[in-house]
Amino acid sequence: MQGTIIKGIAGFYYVLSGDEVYQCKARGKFKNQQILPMVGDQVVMEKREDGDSVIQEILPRKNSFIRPPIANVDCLVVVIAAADPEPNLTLLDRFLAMAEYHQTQAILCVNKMDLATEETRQQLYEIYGDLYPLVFVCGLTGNGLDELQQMVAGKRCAFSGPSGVGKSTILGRILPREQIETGEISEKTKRGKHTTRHVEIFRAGENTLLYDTPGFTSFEVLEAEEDELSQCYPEMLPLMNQCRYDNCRHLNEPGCAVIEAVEGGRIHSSRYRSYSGQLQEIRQRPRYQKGKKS
Ligand SMILES: Nc1nc2c(ncn2[C@@H]2O[C@H](COP(=O)(O)OP(=O)(O)OP(=O)(O)O)[C@@H](O)[C@H]2O)c(=O)[nH]1
Ligand SMILES: [Mg+2]
Ligand SMILES: [Zn+2]
Repeated sequence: MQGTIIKGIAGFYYVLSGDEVYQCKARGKFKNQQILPMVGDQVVMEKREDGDSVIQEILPRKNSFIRPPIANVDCLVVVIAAADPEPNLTLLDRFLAMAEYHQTQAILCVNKMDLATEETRQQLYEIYGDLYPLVFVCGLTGNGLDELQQMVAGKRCAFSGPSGVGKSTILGRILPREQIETGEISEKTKRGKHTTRHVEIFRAGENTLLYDTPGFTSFEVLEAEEDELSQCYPEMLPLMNQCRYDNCRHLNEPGCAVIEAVEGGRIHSSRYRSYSGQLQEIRQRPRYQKGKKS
């Protein structure tokens, strides 16, 4: 039998196969080989009538992410809030770069439009409108969710983004009623806040799987190497052969086509700031420090 891991908690994996969900254990050999089954994995399992079923094999992954830990994603829906919390463009650009690094399509979803000023909408549209599919929604009123639903239909889409931006709220509204009971999708903390603790996949129609993921506020350094980072910023790609130096990192080199594009307003300065910040961070890694003279 084949199925998809939709949740993993405390050593158990929940595998969706057909219309059924099976509680499974992983075979011991995975632990020995240090292979960790991930939510989103396609697996071969053996159904046991008495007790837990067993995951026998993990099929090759199309892709996998470390944070959030998910596999086999067609599309990353990066959710931010127009306000509460305020958009953090540095963090947003990191999510988008991560999608690019994994060659995964990204959709930018701006939630809490009931709290947005026209200025915020304009600004986000200006920076991202040409770069990514962009949808403005409101998880409270449901505005814009039809459009979002069309964008995710027929795909495996992971909703990711900072904590508190409304990922679970949006999912709660677009999933079929039987898939989700209010409050089930996230745990209530002592302070009455619902916070997603585990990645979980929900089914929204025949071929549509939506992943809810825990939010986070900081970000680990992208696994990308120094010379790979510009490929994670799609607006820089067409300029790659136009810099004077082949190994140009687009920071302060003479004859840099990227810097010219920033100065000419063809690349948005906030995107460029994210790029250069991220590059500096990659350079802080021990590997890049070793060869340097002090
Ligand atoms: N004003 C407003 N509040 C919203 C909207 N959508 C969600 N919220 C509220 O924002 C808070 C956080 O929503 P969640 O859906 O839990 O956010 P999340 O992104 O899943 O958060 P984590 O699970 O911690 O990553 C809740 O109090 C929601 O009621 C919206 O469109 N407008
Ligand atoms: Mg959540
Ligand atoms: Zn350059």
